Amino acid sequence: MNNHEYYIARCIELAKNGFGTTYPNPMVGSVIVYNGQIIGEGWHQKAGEPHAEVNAIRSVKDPSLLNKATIYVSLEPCSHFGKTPPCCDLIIKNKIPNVVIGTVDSNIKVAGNGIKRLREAGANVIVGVLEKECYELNQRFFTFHEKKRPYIILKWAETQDGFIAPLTKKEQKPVWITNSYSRQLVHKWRTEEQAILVGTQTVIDDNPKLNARDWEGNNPIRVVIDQNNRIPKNAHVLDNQTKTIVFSKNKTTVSSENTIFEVIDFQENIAQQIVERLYQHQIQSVIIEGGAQIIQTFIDAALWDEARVFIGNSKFGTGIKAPVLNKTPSKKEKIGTDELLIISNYD
Ligand code: AOF
Ligand code: ZN
Repeated sequence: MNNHEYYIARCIELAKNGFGTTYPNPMVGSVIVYNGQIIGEGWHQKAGEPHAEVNAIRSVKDPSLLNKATIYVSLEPCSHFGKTPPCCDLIIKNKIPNVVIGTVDSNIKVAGNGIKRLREAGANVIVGVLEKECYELNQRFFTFHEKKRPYIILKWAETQDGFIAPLTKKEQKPVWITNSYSRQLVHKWRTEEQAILVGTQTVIDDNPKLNARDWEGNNPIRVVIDQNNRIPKNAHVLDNQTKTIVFSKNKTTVSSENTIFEVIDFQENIAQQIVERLYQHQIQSVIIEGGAQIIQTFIDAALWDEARVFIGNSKFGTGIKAPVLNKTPSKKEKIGTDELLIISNYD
């Protein structure tokens, strides 16, 4: 690791302090270095509040060093007036001569403009240090801005013999394939994403609450695909406890503050329409939890970024077949008796 990488790695570490609080903004960290010493550090804490560079510059005790220093930022400094003024203007005003940037900001309002402005003002700008790591730090933000859709995670659990559910169920309760540790992990994941999506069959079969109960954090927005208006009126997803969006073929129910009903065309590519609507709702990430048919619809439309597949240790003998993803997992983990496969769509 060279010096530039070392300081950008520190920026990434600082940026992560903003985990969970920066939305819709990305996590960003910044350090200021003079003569081989870090003289200032900062990160973006919350949307509407100062950006990482502002906090780093403010933390410098001797501002007279700024015109000889290097500022490192994990993301291109912004060039626009958003909720806060442009960071590149602040860097220029403070006459910081060297700027090292992790990765370009793909937000259309910035997109290379920050780098251009800094260079025009005479700064020495280096771009693309630990670029992959800086990109991965804000994968959801970048996917949202570049692909005009949320980052999509598929999650399912299957038995040793490849079934996701039994063929018929006696009770409206989930049949557990995984152990309690895996189930808790899923609740943690729910707090990390902005939305959770299922089909009506899952609502009818399991009556899930789709909130995060076993882990402290935010509840995701619930999204249900209900082609034929089959959701039972007393389903947990319609309890108004958290925001819910229901997509169906025609509108039979009036939306309320927390439960929004929207119509889509089921003759067309459903997955594409759904992700476009989620984009309009400013949703940067979604975890799709089933059932098999809905997940397969997103796989077939090539609309997924990551899959997280649990393999439990039981066998059903018969049942509903798990979705098919012909890709080698990039990571395998043991969670007690379960196995967790992480499959990336990009490896
Ligand atoms: C930076 N440093 O720390 C962050 C940046 O509404 P605003 O003013 O907060 O601007 C938000 C946009 O600024 C956000 O979408 C992203 O493009 C960029 N975020 N930029 O220079 C930061 N958080
Ligand atoms: Zn900024």
